[in-house]
Amino acid sequence: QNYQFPDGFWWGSATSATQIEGAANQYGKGQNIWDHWYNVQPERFYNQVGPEHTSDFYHRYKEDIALMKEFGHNSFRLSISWSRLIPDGIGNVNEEAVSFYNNVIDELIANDIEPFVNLFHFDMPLPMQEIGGWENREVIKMYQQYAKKAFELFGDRVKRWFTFNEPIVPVEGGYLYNFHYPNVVDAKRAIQVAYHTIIAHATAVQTFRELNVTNGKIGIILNLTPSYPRSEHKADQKAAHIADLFFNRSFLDPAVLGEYPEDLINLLKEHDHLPQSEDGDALLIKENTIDILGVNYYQPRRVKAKEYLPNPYSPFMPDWFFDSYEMPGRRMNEYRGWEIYEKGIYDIMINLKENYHNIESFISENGMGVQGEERFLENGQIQDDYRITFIQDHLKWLHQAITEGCNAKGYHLWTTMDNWSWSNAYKNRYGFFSVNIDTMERTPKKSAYWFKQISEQNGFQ
Ligand code: BGP
Repeated sequence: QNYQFPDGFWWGSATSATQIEGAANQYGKGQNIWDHWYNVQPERFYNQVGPEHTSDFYHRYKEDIALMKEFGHNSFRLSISWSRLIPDGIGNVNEEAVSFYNNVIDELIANDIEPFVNLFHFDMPLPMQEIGGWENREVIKMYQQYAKKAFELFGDRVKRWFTFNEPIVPVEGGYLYNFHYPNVVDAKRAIQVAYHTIIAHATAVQTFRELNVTNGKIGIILNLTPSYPRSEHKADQKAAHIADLFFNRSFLDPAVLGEYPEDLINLLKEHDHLPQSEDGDALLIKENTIDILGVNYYQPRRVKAKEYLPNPYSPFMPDWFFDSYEMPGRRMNEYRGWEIYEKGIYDIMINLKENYHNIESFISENGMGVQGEERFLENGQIQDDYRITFIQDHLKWLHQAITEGCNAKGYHLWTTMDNWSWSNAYKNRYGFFSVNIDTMERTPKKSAYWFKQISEQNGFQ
């Protein structure tokens, strides 16, 4: 079969500032929560490696962009570091950061690589977190000023903007399940954080449109995890529906449709967990839906009804309503511990087509993390055939969705070069280019050569 993609399809890869730039304490950058967390609790990080160096993109961006060009990228996602651009989170702009991002954007454009720019990738400036982070409504105003500054500075050249990457993850990590700073467990606070994030998002969309500085598009990047029930049994279906409400639709519905799902509101009401809101919020959300949706897809969620009823005196948690289960016969990426289910990408796209007015979308992350990838090194190159198969199998399902009329416009791999990841540091490698973390030397993996071909042919056989 011939898997030919539509003309103008975006081929590329995605990164984030904290994970690639390095120079975390240099050139005027302020601290964000990752710098801080590492300072106070280095043991939380794999091998106690923190975010100060990461992949040294700050100094090597020219070399990296040359590699992207050579290996078939026509687009690339980066994020701006809020605490680099505005070191205190609010107030003075750091001119060195302005030059840096200008240089990167100009270099991309000079190489015919479309910059996709995201404003917030888990990296709250520390002074903002110290006044409560997203729990504090004031922080929304500060984020809005940051977003406005970024649009004004770079909006003449950047045409694709994103307000947030995976906004549910700081909610889960920071306020429910202990893997992001501030590392508390409190569903009420988590729900407030999620709600304020949506308000911040809608405010940024509104600001973007009012400024009218570009003829660009604005959107959000969501990690969508299709929720599959264990069986057709009502209780399993209900469990999957609730997991979907919490982890997908809590952001997808307001961002794309301009309103929260009624079932979610009713559930929170019933358990006395509605967030605090202000007059005008509903209208703000309604009027500022997105132009384009980035979809990060790694793995599905397998859900079954609760086996035991939760103790009614225990604090409210999303997990009150469902259990996860390991589907017999599922296939695993045994190097990362995540299930591989390629058809998930198709199910997401069909859902967007049927229930989200076929919004323009693209795969903004998909990829295969591998622990100990050096063991696949042969003749100086990582022989990552498993990654090629992984990408190709996902692309086949994406292609099928497009054939059926879905509005998917591109595919970005996570990630460009091996980079530092949150609490996992350098444990799992995802890149097209391997990075020697002692010398920072880049070497294209086998998958980079393969990707160059499919991008040049706009598909594969
Ligand atoms: C996504 C994030 C990325 C990246 C990726 C891989 O959720 O947007 O920042 O980290 O996951 O995850 P990990 O490095 O934990 O395997």
